[in-house]
Amino acid sequence: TDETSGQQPRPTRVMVIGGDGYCGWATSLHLSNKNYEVAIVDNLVRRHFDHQLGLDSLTPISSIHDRIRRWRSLTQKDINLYIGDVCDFEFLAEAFTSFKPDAVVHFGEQRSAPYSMIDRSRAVYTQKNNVLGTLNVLFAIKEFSEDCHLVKLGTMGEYGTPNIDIEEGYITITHNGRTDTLPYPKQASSFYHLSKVHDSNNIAFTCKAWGIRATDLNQGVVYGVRTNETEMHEELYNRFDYDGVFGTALNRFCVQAAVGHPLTVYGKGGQTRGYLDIRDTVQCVELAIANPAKRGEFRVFNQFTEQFSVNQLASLVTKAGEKLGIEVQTISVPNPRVEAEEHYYNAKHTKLIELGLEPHLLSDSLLDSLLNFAVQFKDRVDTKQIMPSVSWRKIGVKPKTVSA
Ligand code: NAD
Ligand code: USQ
Repeated sequence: TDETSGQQPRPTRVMVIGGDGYCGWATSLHLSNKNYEVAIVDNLVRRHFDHQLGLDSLTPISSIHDRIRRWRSLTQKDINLYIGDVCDFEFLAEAFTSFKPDAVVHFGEQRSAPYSMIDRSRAVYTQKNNVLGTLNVLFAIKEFSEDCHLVKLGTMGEYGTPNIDIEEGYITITHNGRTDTLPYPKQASSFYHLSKVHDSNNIAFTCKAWGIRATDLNQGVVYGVRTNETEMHEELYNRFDYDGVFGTALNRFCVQAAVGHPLTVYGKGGQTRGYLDIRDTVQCVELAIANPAKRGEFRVFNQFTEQFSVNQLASLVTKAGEKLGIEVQTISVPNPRVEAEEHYYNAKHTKLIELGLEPHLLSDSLLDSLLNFAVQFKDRVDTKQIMPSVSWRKIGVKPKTVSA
């Protein structure tokens, strides 16, 4: 209660774009639980990709309407819903003017690197959807809520794997006797990861030109499925992707171990990335909202908690399997991607910790419970979807269609 006026302070209003997806759904529930006023904006295109490609989440997921109804019946909290495409400016403008957000969290992009490398049309779709969607969000903020804080999901993959330490967004360079702090060089390695670089440039420019306040969260690979809120009821379960297009490294390995499929290490397996638990994704986003960037500031946080190579992940999952009596094999799959398989990697990630992030590190117990979770749903796994099917080198202009 506000002590001077005796009134409840008005809750911060947060628009979550992409709120029906993996990170977005967990974040929407977490923020709603913390008494933020939440609106989900989503065009449900992700559910459509699953249908098109014949994929499905490991966990059965309810429709967005049933999810929100169940949340209301359990908690008496309302989540507002706007179904539509952020590339459609009229729709986005309507959502902005009716909801009047104080902060916008933007998860609503095509987020799979393999999907963006299927064929020309998917590459073009990915960059159009992501770059133009973000541009529309920037225009909506300028036009309708100038003070609104943009919290944008970027990726650690924007930086690539340079042979020097990775800083948080900016690097101070001395060149020919003069010194400046400049955006850290970007070397992304898929049309998807490149879309995030293009977004970062557009956001940085509008912060300077229009005084937009923005935080770019360069997130690492997310793992896990449960959060305090999604485990309250099966209709609140989050999606869990394990297939070769949308599944990500550690989540895939747990499902592979659960069904007795050898772990698919691409190439030499020295590929090192930053990783984080989905419970930390929701925490980081809340910290960014609670500590907004200043007007005109383009702030960059590296959002991950630990670094692992693919080989390290495979060996951790093998050990966790042994404890559950599952024998886990690993195979080296010819790498479908073009990427360094042995490289230096040391990325800074202190800014979110300084704001108060308390990481859930990948302990044995978490890995055991994730593996158990995968075992629980293993009858739903379509093992044909596990091997990678998209080649960075073979991408062409001919549309790829799925055969039965
Ligand atoms: P997801 O595919 O599960 O969710 C994305 C959601 O955005 C979907 O519900 C989709 O329907 C929606 N969407 C896409 N385009 C839209 C549009 N034009 N208009 C409205 N809605 C749209 O993805 P995710 O794993 O939750 O990732 C969310 C964000 O976090 C992405 O920007 C991704 O790049 C980033 N990220 C994810 C990971 C990870 O490991 N999952 C890691 C780092 C960064
Ligand atoms: N890999 C394997 N075997 C597998 C799957 C992946 O060896 O079965 C390797 C990949 O070759 C890559 C690494 O593991 O070197 C990570 O791959 P990934 O599919 O887990 O993650 P990535 O394609 O980078 O994309 C995911 C999300 C994306 C997000 C990114 C964060 O899909 O939205 O931006 O993680 S980051 O990796 O930090 O850029």
